[in-house]
Amino acid sequence: MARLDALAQHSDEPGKLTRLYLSAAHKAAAEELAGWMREAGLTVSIDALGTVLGRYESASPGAPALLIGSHIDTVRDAGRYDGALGVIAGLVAVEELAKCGENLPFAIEVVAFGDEEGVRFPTTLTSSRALAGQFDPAVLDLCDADGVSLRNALTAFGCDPAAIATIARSREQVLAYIEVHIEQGPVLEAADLPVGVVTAINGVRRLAVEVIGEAGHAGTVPMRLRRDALAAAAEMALAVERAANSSPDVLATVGRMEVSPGAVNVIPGNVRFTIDIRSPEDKQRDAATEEIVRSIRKIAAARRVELSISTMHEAPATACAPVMIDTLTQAVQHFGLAPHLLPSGAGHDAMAIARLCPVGMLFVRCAGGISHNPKEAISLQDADICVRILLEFLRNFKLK
Ligand code: HGY
Ligand code: MN
Ligand code: MN
Repeated sequence: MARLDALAQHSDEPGKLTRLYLSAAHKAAAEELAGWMREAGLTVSIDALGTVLGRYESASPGAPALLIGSHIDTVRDAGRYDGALGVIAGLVAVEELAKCGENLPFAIEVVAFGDEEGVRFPTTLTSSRALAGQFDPAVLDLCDADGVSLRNALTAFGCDPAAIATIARSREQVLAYIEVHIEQGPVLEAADLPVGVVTAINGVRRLAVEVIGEAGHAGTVPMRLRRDALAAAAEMALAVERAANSSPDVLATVGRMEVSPGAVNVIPGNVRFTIDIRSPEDKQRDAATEEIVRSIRKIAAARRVELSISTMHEAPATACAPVMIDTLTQAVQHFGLAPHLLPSGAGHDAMAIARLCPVGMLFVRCAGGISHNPKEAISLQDADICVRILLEFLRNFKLK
């Protein structure tokens, strides 16, 4: 818990926790984590996309590795457990094995990805996708809000973009991936359980929408002659909500909206906003996307504003591997706990790694189900039991 508090001190925004991909705070957190890994006796490296990896060798050196990890980037004004818990739980479990002088028949790599939230650049899962051999070089030209390209941010961080090709793992090098993560929802707390076993991760699509109207004088342009980009965008945001409300199991969110020129006496000429669409089934998500695009195009036509829509990110619904679910379930039962199986509404790096190897996730109860919020909290007892269950999982893991 003290380490999670220590990592939470590395922030890009004073007074709150915001740690964006390849920022100074990301660098400081990565270096502190690398120090803890070295103290634990792991062989540490930071790859060409900023991922921190700590390797604990098996009884037979060079054996394939079981990856344990999550992300150390955060959303804006974040909680301190989303992502970081999965990395620190992995580190503590390996420290315990090292203390007992216990080597398993496989290596273990504790992995801290840096781009799971996708807040800084209009893409996400960059570093986990690269490890799974799915890196798209086009993302290197994407820019953040200050116009800094991902490529330049990498070199400023101390990475060599030319070395990105060396990140991808072959199927033979990796046995599986397990991620411990806070539930970020109310289910485990309502069931009065400290942990749950994840069955699948909802698919997600993120759209970037630009509404182009006409800026004008707020005092002189008659209402009927306006092409007000914000009034149009506001109606579109309600259409997004309506589409999600009418499609079972679909969630849709307008999380960010930028209005320009943003003066009290100017009719907004341009609005950019984002749409995040999720569902357990990809066909539901596709149908909801079509409905949303159809209705916002209709609003644009009626209001005589132009519209551009692009897909920033997409990840299909991802099933956790039965072998991982079974071994996690047995580990939970080993401690006399009821194994509660549940889907994940939130996205995770496991979605990217599932393209390479079997993945599993262990959810940990969080207070009030609150996340992406500084009120995010877990109990010491739940942190303790999740590491014990992870250790039990490691000692029994074998790819059947
Ligand atoms: O958006 C998500 O689901 C994750 O927290 N990045
Ligand atoms: Mn998150
Ligand atoms: Mn997360």
